[in-house]
Amino acid sequence: MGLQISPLQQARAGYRPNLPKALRGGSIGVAFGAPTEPASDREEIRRLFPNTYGQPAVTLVAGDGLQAAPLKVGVVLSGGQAPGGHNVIAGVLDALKAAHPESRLFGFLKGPAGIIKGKGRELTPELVDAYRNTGGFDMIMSGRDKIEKPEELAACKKHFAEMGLDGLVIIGGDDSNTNAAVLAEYLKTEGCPTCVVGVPKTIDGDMKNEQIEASFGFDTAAKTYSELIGNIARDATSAVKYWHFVRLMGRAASHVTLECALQTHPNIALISEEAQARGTTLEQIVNYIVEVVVRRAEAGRNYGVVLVPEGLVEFISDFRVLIDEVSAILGADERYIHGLPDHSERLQYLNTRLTAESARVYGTLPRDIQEVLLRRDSHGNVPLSQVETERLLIDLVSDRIRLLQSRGQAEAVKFSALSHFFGYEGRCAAPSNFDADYTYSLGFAAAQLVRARLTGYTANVRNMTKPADEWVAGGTPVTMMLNLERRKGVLTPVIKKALVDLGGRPFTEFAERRDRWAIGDEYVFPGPIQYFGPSEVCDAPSITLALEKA
Ligand code: FBP
Repeated sequence: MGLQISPLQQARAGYRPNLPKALRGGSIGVAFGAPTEPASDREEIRRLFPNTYGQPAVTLVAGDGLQAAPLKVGVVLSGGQAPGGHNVIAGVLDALKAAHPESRLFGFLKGPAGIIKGKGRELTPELVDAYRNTGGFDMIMSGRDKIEKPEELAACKKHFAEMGLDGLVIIGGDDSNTNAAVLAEYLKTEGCPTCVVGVPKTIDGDMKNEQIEASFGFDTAAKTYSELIGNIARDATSAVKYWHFVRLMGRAASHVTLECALQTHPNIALISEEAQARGTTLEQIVNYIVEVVVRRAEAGRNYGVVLVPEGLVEFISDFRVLIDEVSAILGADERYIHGLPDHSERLQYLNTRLTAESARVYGTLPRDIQEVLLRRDSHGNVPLSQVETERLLIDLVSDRIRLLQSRGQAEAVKFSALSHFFGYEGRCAAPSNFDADYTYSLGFAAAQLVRARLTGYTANVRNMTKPADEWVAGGTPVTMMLNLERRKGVLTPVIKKALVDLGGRPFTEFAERRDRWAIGDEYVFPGPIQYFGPSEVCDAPSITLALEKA
């Protein structure tokens, strides 16, 4: 039996994504803006990127055409999956072929490691057609390797020269786009003509700034989770006996949690950035949840929905200090610590290196969380998707309620809690119309940047709360988005993550309404993503983007 596809997939395969008007005609040109600078750490970033620092922002315009020469371009998917990745590739291919039918596209396999090893395959129109408007990164797969060591950079240069590659499109998040800048700078220094262009991907929604309105995949992932949260809220009000604690992906920023809260109106949504701004401790968070549980029980509602952002632990003051201390220790002793024979020896060793307060906080954690906090990915991040914060909170809230009840308080409370983690469930969802259009446009724009021989840029599409006719595409120099951050104890140039802005409309709307949502049952049930039907049902952007651009 051949590859099976569902009737919906079949119908969806025929969807033709919308493009910004300027990208629709045969002839496309580039308009250059003023030279750019990063918001901070200018001198150090200029020193690290002497050849690509200060490049102008660019806008793609109709007419005044770029040369129509056949090009060879490579593409790679990097980091966590995000809905729409395949459409970026389709956009690159269609743009290259439209400019010159002899242009060719190569996909490097399993992320940046594929570039280092020179492992790839040609992406023909026949192959790409099977993946249009689908979720996932399975066309060429992804990986989290980083191209940073001199021998890795040299290997890339060698493969590019052998292939005669004119350009490379790196589809990734903040770390991968930073990597694009490093590679672009290296290739330029070495006199290698391959241009490197990034595309802003991450369901976390934290790769955005003045020019990049949203990272792709956020819209679809948040809508998928919101559907599930709505279903859970409906179950909660039907069964009237469970508290559901839902942890939502988003390694650092709480954009996904905030968007899902605006979509579904849960009883509690914790926002990491607020916890950080207030210096909130874990105990204070537990007290807040207990207070809502008690008030709802007194109103006859022993059920509810709590949203917990994945990154929370990194923003709670006592945890933040602990994680920074562990990172510094790992920076010096990682091999030694992981060479220790068992958990108790690692614990013992850490106790001799951590400050007394951090050792105390570490000691209160369950063993599995202690172990996860000792791991870092290739970019120096704690793998937070493996920290079960929702279970930790359930345990701590249960303990506190038991204590209150032993004192004859909180008698109306019957606390029965269930935990959920929504992350992987949404990262490979079929892209919403918004993400399908946005990603195809990003791919199309990235190909134009390569055609214009621009390097060290991230493709962008702006004006996205308007119909696609009014969208504007272009490129942002990566160095403009860099700042210095401590990674594994070392100051490193990285793209500044956009955290939830506590003064911004999405958060203030939420903050104004959350007390009502806490006690009443004001849930909203968004239902599944729709592709066919009225535009207000099928094409609306995320609430976050709509409020930010209102
Ligand atoms: P990116 O930043 O690479 O887009 O990944 C985002 C993410 O989905 C986070 O939300 C999550 O913490 C992480 O990936 C999970 O990583 P992994 O895919 O390695 O399990």
